[in-house]
Amino acid sequence: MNRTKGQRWAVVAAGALAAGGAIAACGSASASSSSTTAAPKAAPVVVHEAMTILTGGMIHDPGWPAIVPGSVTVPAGSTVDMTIYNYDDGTAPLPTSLANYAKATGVTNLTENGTAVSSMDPSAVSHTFTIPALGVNVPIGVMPTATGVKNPLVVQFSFKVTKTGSFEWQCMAPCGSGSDGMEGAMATDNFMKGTFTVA
Ligand SMILES: [Cu+2]
Repeated sequence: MNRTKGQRWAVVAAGALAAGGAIAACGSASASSSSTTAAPKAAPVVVHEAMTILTGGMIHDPGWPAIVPGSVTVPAGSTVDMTIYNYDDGTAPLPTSLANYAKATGVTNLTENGTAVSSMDPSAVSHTFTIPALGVNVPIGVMPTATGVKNPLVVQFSFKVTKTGSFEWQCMAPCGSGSDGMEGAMATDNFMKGTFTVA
């Protein structure tokens, strides 16, 4: 009797383990470490995030480009593999006072349509993805239109988050309205600025 009961429990336990294993397999590669009860909390985590730059015309508000989603949340201590798709074929040249934002900082493995990039001509910048508090700055070139096909420019890079908190991301290229291009979309949440949360 007792032996039968024990065997039944063993089967249930094995089933639970199998289910746990299946769940881990569906998650990110790092999730597999969670199947071990003694897994350390600080296991390295890689998260994949994507943002898309839409022109004002695409979202029916000409002159109001946006990087969406405006809010991104990643786990503390994680490495963020970011992909930004730029559908904007227009430049927003960086003025001399902001020319430093044509240089990538705080990220590794930056590529734009597969080409390694460390900086670009300030006049060639379409937008930037900048998180001042984390030292992250990525200059983003225009969507190529030579072929006539509207494929976005694909911008990829990685960075490790070293702090927790809620930080502002913003575009530093004057792509908004007003005499200096810094108004409108540039000064409005969920257009050219938003929130990057590490929690
Ligand atoms: Cu912009």
